[in-house]
Amino acid sequence: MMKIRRSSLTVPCRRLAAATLSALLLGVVCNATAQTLIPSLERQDHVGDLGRAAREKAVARFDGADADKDGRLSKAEVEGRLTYVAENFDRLDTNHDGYLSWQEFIGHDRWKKE
Ligand SMILES: [Ca+2]
Ligand SMILES: [Ca+2]
Repeated sequence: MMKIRRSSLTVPCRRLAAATLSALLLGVVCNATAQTLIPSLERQDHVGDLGRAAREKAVARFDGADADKDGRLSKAEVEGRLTYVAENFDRLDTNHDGYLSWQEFIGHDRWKKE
């Protein structure tokens, strides 16, 4: 059997465990707060302004790519146009119907498109 010195194993293991725990905790916190980090468009302040500007930009990108104007994006519609969306299409298409709805496109349901 191979002899492993305690000091050569435990320090990296502890670091890995700590990093893994941090990542898990961060993930939980991020998931819990993701919806609340999306600003409400009703806010009458700078944050609301940023949210409204971001939504407008997203609407322009969505409508610009929606070539057949059916209110959803096919993979063909985003390819060569929206690189990130095309590359992550299957992950973004959460109901796996082969199209991205507005909600799937923006990744949350806090902002209505119209
Ligand atoms: Ca379409
Ligand atoms: Ca879909």
